[in-house]
Amino acid sequence: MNSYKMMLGAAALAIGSTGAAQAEKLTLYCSAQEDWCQLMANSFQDATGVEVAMTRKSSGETFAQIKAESSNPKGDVWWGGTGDPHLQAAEEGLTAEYISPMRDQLHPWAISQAESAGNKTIGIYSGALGYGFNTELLAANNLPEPTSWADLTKPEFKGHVQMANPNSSGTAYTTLATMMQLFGEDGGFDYMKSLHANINQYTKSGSAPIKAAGRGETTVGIVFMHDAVKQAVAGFPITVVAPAEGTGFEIGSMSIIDGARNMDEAKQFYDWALSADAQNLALRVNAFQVPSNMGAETSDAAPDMSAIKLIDYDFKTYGSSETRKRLLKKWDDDVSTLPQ
Ligand code: S7P
Repeated sequence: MNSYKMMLGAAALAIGSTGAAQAEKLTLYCSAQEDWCQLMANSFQDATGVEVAMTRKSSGETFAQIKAESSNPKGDVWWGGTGDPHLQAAEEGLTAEYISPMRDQLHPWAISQAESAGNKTIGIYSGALGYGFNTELLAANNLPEPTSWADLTKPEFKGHVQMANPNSSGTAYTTLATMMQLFGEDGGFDYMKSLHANINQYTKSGSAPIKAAGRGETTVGIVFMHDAVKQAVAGFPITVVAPAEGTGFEIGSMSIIDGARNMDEAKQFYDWALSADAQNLALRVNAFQVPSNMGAETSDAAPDMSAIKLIDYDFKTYGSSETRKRLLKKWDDDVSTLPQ
């Protein structure tokens, strides 16, 4: 019996000794892909009997919602989404400290994420940023195969590139923060301005650009590489690129919302979501991130993180409230307003 099942058994005994259990509830805010969010919610409900009300929103949107609700919190757990806004939420006191008994089953990078935030968040998966392109559209437009970030700013890619808005999307904020770290702040904003000239649409959700590329609505989509792999595995003509200059990555995270109405259920979900069994659910929905539980499986189709030139992403700086607010404002003022 694994340690999570033993804990569930203990919880059931406790309920039995105090009489009939009340209807247990959990309000889950989810920032991963919709199919994965639904599977997590349903599987936890099946495993525990706790009734789950799940809402899916992008990472930046969920952060904004939790902040707006902070005087009267409505959510219990925020599961998934890029780590930067989870770190900002921790810094702003929007999430609660919790040390799970499952922690010793996790990779060091997941625990570091927790420790850097006073244990108010934790890593649940990791994945590298990159992009994907539609091979048929590329050929139809006589475009050369892009291999670098620089290639996406070339004049021939005008109108061919899609990414999300970094205010709503954690993926797009990771893109912005990656450019700052690759090229310096001035160089990074110069890059974002050159890229802006080629962007056909800023979407709300981070994975929307690669879904659009799969459907033939844009040639290139800037996304996490695992989201591009998901489209390729689904049969769309997508080639996945790890940019030559190097790239950033995410530590997808989970946090308990400060003042959660259902704190016991929130902790129960948190412990369950860190188990290998819960993390293996990702494989059922072709979510190709690297799981944080050392005993969970990684698909053979997942991008090989050891073969990708990763930057030493500074989560402390780029997940800080000051830096995130300042970079987003600068992007709003100096990049998004430029003509295309
Ligand atoms: O589950 C896929 C994934 O890319 O979605 C999360 C993402 O932040 C949610 O979308 P937004 O970019 O719109 O916030 C990632 O954490 C995750 O890897």
